[in-house]
Amino acid sequence: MNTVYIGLGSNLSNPAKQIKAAVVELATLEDCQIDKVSALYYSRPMGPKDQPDYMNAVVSLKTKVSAIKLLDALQSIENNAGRVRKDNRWSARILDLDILLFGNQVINTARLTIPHYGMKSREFVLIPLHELAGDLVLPDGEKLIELIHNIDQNGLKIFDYSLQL
Ligand code: A4P
Ligand code: MG
Repeated sequence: MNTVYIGLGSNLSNPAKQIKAAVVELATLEDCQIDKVSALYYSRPMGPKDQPDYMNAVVSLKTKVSAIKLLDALQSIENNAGRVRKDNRWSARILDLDILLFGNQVINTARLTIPHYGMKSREFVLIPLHELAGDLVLPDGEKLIELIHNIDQNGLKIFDYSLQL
């Protein structure tokens, strides 16, 4: 069994509703069990500013499926939510499900980079993650709490606690 952390983000088509629906979908994934769910956070867009604000959250799962199978399942959930992939980086999206950490694994393949390449510098990932795992240590030995000490919160705030199952 691995403990996996998934970052959820949305800034289109009623983001709070998208994130809530995605948590329900994650709860039904085969051979996966939801462990913890963060609060729902309101965050300012990273990247182009001419896009709506985001809702973000982090969920932990216990699973025995492989990272690549989990990625397939997450991409199906994104596609079923109506996500259309655009070429421009960091653009608005209905639903983004990123694998942040997969146990203590380090993966660098064409389809997967784990830990997630941007997680260390994103307040909307680190702070909800800290809610779930206050004493987390990354595979490279870095402590989550130290990353948080150095991060700009950038207006991040808890929107509500409605995600808890
Ligand atoms: N991929 C590689 N590693 C992973 C991983 N660990 N988890 C590959 C998930 N996917 C991974 O993904 C592109 C490819 O990355 C996948 O096919 C998979 O094989 P994608 O979901 O199509 O692209 P993306 O997530 O849109 O990538 P991009 O544009 O780099 O977006 P980011 O970096 O995820 O940022 N502001 C706020 N406040 N909150 C946000 O959530 N999100 C973004 C998107 C921008 N600004 C934001 C937020
Ligand atoms: Mg993504």
